[in-house]
Amino acid sequence: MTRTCSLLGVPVETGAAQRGCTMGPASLRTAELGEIIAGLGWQVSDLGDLTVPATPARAHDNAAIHHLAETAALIGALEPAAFDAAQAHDRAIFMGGDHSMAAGSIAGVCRHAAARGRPLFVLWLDAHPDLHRLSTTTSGNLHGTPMAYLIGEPGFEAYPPLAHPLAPENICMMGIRSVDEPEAAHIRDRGIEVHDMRAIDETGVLAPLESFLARVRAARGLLHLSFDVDFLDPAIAPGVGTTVPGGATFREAHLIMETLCDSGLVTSLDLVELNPFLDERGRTAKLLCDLTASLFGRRVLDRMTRSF
Ligand code: HAR
Ligand code: MN
Ligand code: MN
Ligand code: MN
Repeated sequence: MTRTCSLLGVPVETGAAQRGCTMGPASLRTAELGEIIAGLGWQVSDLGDLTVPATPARAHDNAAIHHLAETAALIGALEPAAFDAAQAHDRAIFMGGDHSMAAGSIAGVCRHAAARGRPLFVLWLDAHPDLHRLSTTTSGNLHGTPMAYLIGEPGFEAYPPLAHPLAPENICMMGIRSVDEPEAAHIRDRGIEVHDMRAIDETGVLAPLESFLARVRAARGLLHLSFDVDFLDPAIAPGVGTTVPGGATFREAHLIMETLCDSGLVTSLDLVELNPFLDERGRTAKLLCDLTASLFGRRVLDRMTRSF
């Protein structure tokens, strides 16, 4: 039976310091994300873009936490849309948008998993853990906070109440290389599995990924992938506002996507932080499409056959 996949655009940039992420969904569509997935044998439904409350002129935003009301409104709109998309399709893609949107997409997918009686696991590929509370962020940029909201940290009264918090032990972070001290304290206190770039340099991506996937499988979990463009090395993915040197290589990223594909465990994903205003001739958007293609079954050779 043909598997179904939905695309939902979430053109939000109020969580980021730099503007441009509202163009992310359009750039992914221009790079033919939907057509590529359809070409791999999936039935694709593009649900269009979530209606996002208008962003007021940012020049007048002097608040300690930037654009809290607008971002909270977006999250409130995205949670039910993400729930519906996950309920109706075998796999749901949420095209960002900055990473603040994960507070809505993952909350909706958590509720979907709970409705199915299954635990939700999250693979978080990012240079950053995005674990700030509103009381600890010094930048005031909400894309640095969604994980703290999702695991039920206090202080998010402005956000929608969280029906199903994410269990910290069901999270695996890879590629982390920019962590603020309050985030490091959370990682320790809540026991979150983090493979920073040093660990990846030492062990590679495959061993930690396989052991996480074994945990997901044993728990009969659903797996959400949250893919922040800055996980990748800026040399191959320049189209992002928060570049951090020393990121994942082309080969590491593809190996992760191919291994996830083989596992059959991924039921939803975020593609976030793509900033087309900073991209070079669409190369970051095209790379995201290629990586997504690997997740959806594109392979160079069928591994069961020999080419000689
Ligand atoms: N930790 C820093 C802050 O809170 C940087 C956060 C950057 N976040 C993203 N998403 N780009 O991962 O400001
Ligand atoms: Mn601002
Ligand atoms: Mn992020
Ligand atoms: Mn990041």
